[in-house]
Amino acid sequence: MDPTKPVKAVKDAVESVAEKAAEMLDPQVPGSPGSAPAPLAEPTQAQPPLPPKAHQGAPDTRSPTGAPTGAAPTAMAQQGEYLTTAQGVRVRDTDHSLKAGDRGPTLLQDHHLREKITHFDHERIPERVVHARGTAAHGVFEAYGSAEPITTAGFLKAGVETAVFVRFSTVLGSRGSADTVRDTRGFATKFYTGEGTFDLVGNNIPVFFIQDGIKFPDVIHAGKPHPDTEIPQAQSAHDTFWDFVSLHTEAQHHAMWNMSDRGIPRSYRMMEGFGVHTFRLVNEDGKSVLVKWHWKPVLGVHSLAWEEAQMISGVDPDYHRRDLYDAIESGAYPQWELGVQVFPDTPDQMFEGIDLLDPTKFVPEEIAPVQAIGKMTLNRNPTNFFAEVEQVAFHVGHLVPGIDVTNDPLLQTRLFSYLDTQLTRLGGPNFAQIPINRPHCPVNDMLRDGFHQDAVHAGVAPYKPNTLDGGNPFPTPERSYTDMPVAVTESRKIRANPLSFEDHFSQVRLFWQSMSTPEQEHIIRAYTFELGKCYESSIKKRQLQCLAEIDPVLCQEVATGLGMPAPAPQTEVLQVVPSPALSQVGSIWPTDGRMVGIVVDDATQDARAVQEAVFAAGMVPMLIAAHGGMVGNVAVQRSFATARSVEFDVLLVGSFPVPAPDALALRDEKSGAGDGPMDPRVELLVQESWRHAKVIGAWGPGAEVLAAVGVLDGQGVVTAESGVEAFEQVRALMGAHRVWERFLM
Ligand code: HDE
Repeated sequence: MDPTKPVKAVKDAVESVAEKAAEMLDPQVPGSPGSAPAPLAEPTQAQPPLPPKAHQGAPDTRSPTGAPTGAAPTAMAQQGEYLTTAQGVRVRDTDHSLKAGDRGPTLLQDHHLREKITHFDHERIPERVVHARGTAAHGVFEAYGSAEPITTAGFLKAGVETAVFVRFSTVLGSRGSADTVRDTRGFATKFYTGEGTFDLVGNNIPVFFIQDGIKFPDVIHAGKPHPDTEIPQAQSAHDTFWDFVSLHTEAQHHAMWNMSDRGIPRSYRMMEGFGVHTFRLVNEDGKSVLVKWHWKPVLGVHSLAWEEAQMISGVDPDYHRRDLYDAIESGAYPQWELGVQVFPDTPDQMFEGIDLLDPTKFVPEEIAPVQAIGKMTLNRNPTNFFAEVEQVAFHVGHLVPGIDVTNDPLLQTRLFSYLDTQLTRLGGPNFAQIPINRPHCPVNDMLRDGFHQDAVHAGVAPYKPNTLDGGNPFPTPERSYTDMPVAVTESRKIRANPLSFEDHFSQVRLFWQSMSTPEQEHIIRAYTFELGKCYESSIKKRQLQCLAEIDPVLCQEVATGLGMPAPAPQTEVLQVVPSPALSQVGSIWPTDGRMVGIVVDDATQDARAVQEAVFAAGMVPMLIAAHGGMVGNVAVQRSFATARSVEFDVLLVGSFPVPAPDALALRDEKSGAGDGPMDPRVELLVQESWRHAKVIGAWGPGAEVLAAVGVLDGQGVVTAESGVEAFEQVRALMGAHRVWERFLM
């Protein structure tokens, strides 16, 4: 008998089941780890590396000096069927080190062992000192041409398409910290333009903590974990942060944005981006204007509820990262319009009384509308996190002709910092040659040698002037970078701010007054939570004084929560004109890529139809049932044991599940006492969705679940005859993001 036969029969059977399951799952929910389904048995037949997944992109295959190589992106990936050393020598055995006899000792001569371990020992590079935690995607930017009258920048001319790479991040946490912490988010875009690389390195909040870059180490040291205990990770709810911002009152504006819902975004896809500083654009006639950059998400600006954010930090710490990958994988490509607020380039650089050089101030859209100049679509996930996301190097000084900086003292320091930081982080001065950082245009910079030099420069004369290399390279005025010859007023060297930087409270009040009632409630709750986590009452008291200067009602509410007296304002509380554009409430937005949790059981009639309707609507259905595997003809993504409401934007209930065998506190604490007729985990799903103001829908026996939880007739709760109908009704309500009224109950 052929001994391999039974094994082969089992293998074939397993593979056919896997194929069948894959067919049944089609269309699939995003998240499959490999680019092909994994067989049960370890493959033994040599085969080339699998191709990347269809939704993955890679850096353009350019030479280190920007020439297109024409090679496929996989040319930069591992090659061949066989395991080799770094020198390409085939390896027979990678599981056993070379030893003197089978009981050792290990021999120093084992090059493969030493190469493998040495390389491993050096796999890590320093994480970013700020914005260490992030994720990124490839995409394309298409210009409308509307910026042509104000800038010569080639990539902003009508119809020009430019490859982009965008990295989103939190600020304070370490590389492995949770995504949904309360923090500012980075929004950094690399435009690979034909005139050189332009980096727009912004945040999701239009103002910053400090007016002068020299304070950056101070604010970051205050926000980072305490130096003695290294606690807390990725949070501002601690003494050193509030110590600093209450003493350094120009930070109050940014702090208020962080305490608002903007500090806990629902998704990177649902955030605005801001350049923060004022930049200068220069047109063909050499005329300049001042601008502020804005990214406007097509999906609108939406946030998590605070309890949701906290729960997600445990249930899915990679929530924002996963959300972006899954959306791109499932074809819900996130989009933003790039816009500018345009101001005259006057000598005083003021607009309507707002100092455009003060990065703690923004200009309300009502007095300077944001004008759209192009659209960005993110359509490919990275193929390799380290190569792309970790090694991408942004710099506010990466500017192209037609875009110049201003004297904003925060921006000026950044111009120094970003180049400097890469020297340590990326191990030398040649980081522009790392594939993700390579320009998409010819590079002839006369910079030479250094660690990790990937270019093979030719010639003998990397200096100017020269005759030995034919005079090459030649400086040119044509399409080249020209620093705007802005007048510098005669002055003295001085360490001081202009007087106009001294107003620290009026715009904070403006923000506060622009919020709807539920948003104001969230802000009160956030301050109360954060200050409640501080140890020192002197710090709480000092911050309450700041709140009193901003708004006495806000101060009173927070003081009550802290059990402290509310101080009276020491300065006049100014009258301000609110900016309705700052509120998240009141509009209807697209729902692409939203997660729909669907509770089903074997008796649920139309689970498959609902699943298909959700996919067809550009969202992701997540089927939840008593156990994993299959329920009827659909595959289950979450069991009652693994599901948590915070993973879903809305909940649909299509069954009345009796307690499953594992609905025991001993097996799953979520079950609680759990002696009712319904599985207690489903009850919890509904309760949490209700509490977090999510739309809830039910059909068939699902309506009984809602009745049992007591939410059947509540706001934002719908029931229907069929699952598809229930979904359609839910979908109609989802555009508002939340059932805001429920927060007011
Ligand atoms: Fe940054 N910032 N920053 N920053 N920043 C960095 O550069 C710095 C500031 C921002 O995804 C670092 O490559 C100084 C404002 C983003 O890779 C570092 C000052 C804004 C990212 C640095 C600021 C930002 C960074 C750390 C005050 C919003 C992540 C790693 C003068 C407009 C980019 C790195 C990415 C990263 C310095 C202030 C945004 C150390 C000194 C204001 C989105 O160079």
